[in-house]
Amino acid sequence: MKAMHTLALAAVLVASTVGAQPATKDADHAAHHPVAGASAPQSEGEVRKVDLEQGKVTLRHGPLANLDMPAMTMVFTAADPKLLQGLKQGDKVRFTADKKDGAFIVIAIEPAK
Ligand SMILES: [Cu+2]
Repeated sequence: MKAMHTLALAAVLVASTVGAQPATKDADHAAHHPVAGASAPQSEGEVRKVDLEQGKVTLRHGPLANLDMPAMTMVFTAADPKLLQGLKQGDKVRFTADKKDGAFIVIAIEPAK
């Protein structure tokens, strides 16, 4: 069902642009894009600096249990630089951090409401 898939993909693109999306419509999305870091908890932080060109973000964050890290301010590399679009200094965010090849990365980040 190529047409259906294209429609679903378009819906996913729209949903990810908007941000939050209802979980009930997400079955097809999940099937095509397994959620990265589903086991990693979301953490709260505040944006101190965004470097879109380098795909890096400086976050002041609370303790990260999954990374065994105390609260601090540090630089994360974004798993996808697009994650950082629209973020600016001072934004309160919820994010999911992980460690990959010895570097700390952000695999999801969104404004905290
Ligand atoms: Cu840290």
